[in-house]
Amino acid sequence: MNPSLIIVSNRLPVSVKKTDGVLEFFPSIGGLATGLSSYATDKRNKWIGWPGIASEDVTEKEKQLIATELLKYNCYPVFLTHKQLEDFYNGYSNSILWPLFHHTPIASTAHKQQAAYWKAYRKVNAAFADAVLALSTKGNRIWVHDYQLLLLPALLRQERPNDKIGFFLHIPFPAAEVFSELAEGPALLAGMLGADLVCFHTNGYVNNFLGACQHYDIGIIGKKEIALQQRVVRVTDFPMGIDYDRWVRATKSRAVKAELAKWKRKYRGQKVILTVDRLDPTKGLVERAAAYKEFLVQNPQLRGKVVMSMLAVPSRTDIDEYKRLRNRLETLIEDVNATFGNAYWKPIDYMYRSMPFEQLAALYQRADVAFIVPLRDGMNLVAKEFLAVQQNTSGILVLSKTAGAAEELKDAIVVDPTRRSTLVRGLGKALAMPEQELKDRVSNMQDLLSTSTIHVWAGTFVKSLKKSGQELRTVRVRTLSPVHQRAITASFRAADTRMIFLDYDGVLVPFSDNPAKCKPSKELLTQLKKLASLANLTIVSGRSKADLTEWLGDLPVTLIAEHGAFVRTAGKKRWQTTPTNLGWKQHALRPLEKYAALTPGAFVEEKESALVWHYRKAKTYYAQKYLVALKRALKPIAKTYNLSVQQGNMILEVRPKGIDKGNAVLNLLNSNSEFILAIGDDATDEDMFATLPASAYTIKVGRGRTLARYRAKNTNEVLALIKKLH
Ligand code: ADQ
Repeated sequence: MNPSLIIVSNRLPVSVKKTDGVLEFFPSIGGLATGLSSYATDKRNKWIGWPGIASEDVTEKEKQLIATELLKYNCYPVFLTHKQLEDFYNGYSNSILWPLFHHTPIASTAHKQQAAYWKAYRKVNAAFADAVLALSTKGNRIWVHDYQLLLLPALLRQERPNDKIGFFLHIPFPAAEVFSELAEGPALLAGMLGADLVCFHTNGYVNNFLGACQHYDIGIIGKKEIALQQRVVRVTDFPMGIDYDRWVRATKSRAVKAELAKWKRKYRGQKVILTVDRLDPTKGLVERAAAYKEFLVQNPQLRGKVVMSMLAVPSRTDIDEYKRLRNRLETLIEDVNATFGNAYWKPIDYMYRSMPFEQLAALYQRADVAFIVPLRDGMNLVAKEFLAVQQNTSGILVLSKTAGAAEELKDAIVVDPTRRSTLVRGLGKALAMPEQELKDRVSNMQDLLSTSTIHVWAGTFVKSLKKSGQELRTVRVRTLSPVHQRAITASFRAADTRMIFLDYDGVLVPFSDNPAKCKPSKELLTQLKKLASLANLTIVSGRSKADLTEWLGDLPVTLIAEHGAFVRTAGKKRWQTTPTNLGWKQHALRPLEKYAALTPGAFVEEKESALVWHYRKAKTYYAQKYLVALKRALKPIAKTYNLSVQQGNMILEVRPKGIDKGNAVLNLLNSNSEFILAIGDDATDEDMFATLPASAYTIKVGRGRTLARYRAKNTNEVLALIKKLH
């Protein structure tokens, strides 16, 4: 049986409003509900989101009533106050993220409020996390939607390390240089990376996202994945489709035919240029009206023979910028109608309202040209819906190159929405296109739309989410099996010369919150002594000379302290060192201390040759957030002083380049060794694995990416192997 799917989006597919004291329930606009309908109707699944009404506008009893009614649709409400809606929804989501992600400027009034908006955004994301955690159980699959909930995946990950969490962004992901303008950028990325699967409409957005992670130096970036310390996040494109059959069926329905007849009467004898959008700055409606005006100037012979049918859906009407935009658009439309129109002809037929499905489908059918030229758009479903209904009609699509849909709809007349001349030319080309060319182009695009439907989109996402866990498991399963252990033991016994390199923390002793509390047990000392009598044994550690001398100083083993800064050869008492200039330390210490102070639970350890930022005891959210900021602050210092900044197990270590376990091991390697074994657990040990010959037995303890050949679960398995060797 499939585990339950928890869908989380800002709006529920069912909305509530209160008219004259009576609650009304109605479907929310948008394709998401249709796409996910087969999941949403399954009783085991849940959809969590805001029901469309503010807390203050309903009584406690009404809230319960709403919850009970929504339960029929498997929906669960998260109630938000007016203030939260103002700051989280209108504020951070729609006045900061929405414009920036669409590469349009953020209004200065919004900028001034950004700190307060951000606070609300974090709080509401946390409230959503509480709701999801309360309503789901471990092992559920969770699918989070869109820019209002960018922090949610990481908040859920903290509590549910093993759940499969997916994220889909419905709007564009901006270019890295635009994204980095956002002060909260690193925290937002960390939030999204809480998911196992992060998806966008297009490959372009995938690359932008990877670029942003690279900009902030987050994880190891692969082609379509980001390897974090403990997990791999898959980043991929899933272009959203439409319910193609529903639109095709509509063209045959009696209701749509009746509506079509009405549109035909209304626009008799005219070529119809259609625009359908929410009234939003990113949709470029003013630019479209202006281009159409220019088109009428350049084509006087078409006056009276064309009409722009402009359907604008009211949207975010309480945001000032949206109010101003409406004014500008309506003023321009009046101007065009007054300049060119007459008693018999209105050049722009402007409708500011939402429209029932049948009427909209018929309008799409009646249109000769769909003029869909948003300035930037995540996907744009209108373009796809318009094409789907061209069954016995012959409409053609003019589409912005900056709409996500342009990556798929290559047979549209593709234009640049920022250049009026190309918009005007696009309109001319569309109206003059020969019938056969037009039909061929539309038919090609319909082939694609009929196979890449919204159901395929949702199904593929859910399947990939399931698989993303499996992929992780295959990374994890290179376990050190009894067969491997026997092979290692046999090889050890057969060899005359043997070298063994062991990391200390996480390999020989488990981690502790206090780095000083990791003393070796008597049993461990005995085992190491026995092993040292059979092999050339080296302990390769990041710890200080003092710790290693105190704990392991009496053993006949070689000790490497501070990742190779100091070496004490077996049987000797003196430590050898490579002299380095330590002037860099005071510069690196400043940001390390600053971010340790900001991150509750984090602290700085000062070693002789290195500085270490420990965050094992810190809250993951803050640690992730400030770790990114800290890495960024350290970058220029590392460059100036030729330092390496390396992430280990819940630590970030800064030390001069060249001092690493790889070089340390290289200096000790004896080319005659017939048997080499190295065991480590964190990123610093990867240098050691990379240096050793392919014949060496290399073992990584714990999860995470590795160059090692085998993986052991924990220190117990390491000790068991050591025992088998002697
Ligand atoms: P939107 O910005 O809302 O969605 P879009 O993809 O065009 O943009 O979807 C609009 C939907 O509203 C369409 O399904 C359309 O049929 C419907 N609609 C438009 N005008 C209407 C009207 N007057 N009355 C009733 N319904 C109307 C965001 C992103 C998009 C992305 C979608 C889905 O901004 O880029 O394509 O999510 O991921």
